[in-house]
Amino acid sequence: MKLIGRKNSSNVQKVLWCCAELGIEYEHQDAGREFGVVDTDEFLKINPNRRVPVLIDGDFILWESNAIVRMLSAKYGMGKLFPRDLQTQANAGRWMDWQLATLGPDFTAMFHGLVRDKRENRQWDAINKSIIATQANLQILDHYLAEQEFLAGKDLTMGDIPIGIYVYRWYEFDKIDRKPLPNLERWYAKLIERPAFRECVMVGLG
Ligand SMILES: N[C@@H](CCC(=O)N[C@@H](CS)C(=O)NCC(=O)O)C(=O)O
Repeated sequence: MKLIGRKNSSNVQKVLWCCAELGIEYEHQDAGREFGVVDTDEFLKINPNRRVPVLIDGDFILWESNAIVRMLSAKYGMGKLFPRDLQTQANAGRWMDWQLATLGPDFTAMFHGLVRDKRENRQWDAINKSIIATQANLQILDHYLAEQEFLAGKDLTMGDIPIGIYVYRWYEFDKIDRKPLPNLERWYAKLIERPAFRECVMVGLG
């Protein structure tokens, strides 16, 4: 099995973390941004979006990070990252979809503004809107985490993975006004205890 994508990409990190949690072995190839590759004709054939990550498993090619995490969790982590119970499974899947549809898009302007843009080019209106929207989204997580250890229940599941990547980044920004979120902070402290999370996700704001 081969995973293609630079290790500082949030979407690639989802897959790296999932593989590390489950002890999955794979070949890795850097691609994207500073590594290029995504602009080649060869890459276009495996992902017409020219994005990473891409997983190649024999003759099966899969792109979209959450789809990859879902497949690897089902194949190698049944009853662990991929819950057997249908409701717990749907709950975990819901958080993965919510990351793609809500948390991620609301986060983008802040991340690009504070990490990628030069100081003089920062669009503060967009950044501040993004901070407010993200704080509200994290409040939703905090509410759900009041009742349970992890997002889909008492154990870590695939549902925590895409969200954990963003929460790490949120707590890494300096100079933003973060309101206290005690349940989210407790959950995040649990993630930090995991060697796989520290190794794959806590690597700076790439
Ligand atoms: N929805 C896709 C988004 C993939 C995506 O936007 N990947 C970014 C990295 S986080 C990318 O490939 N950017 C171009 C590059 O790195 O060259 C997924 O979840 O896999």
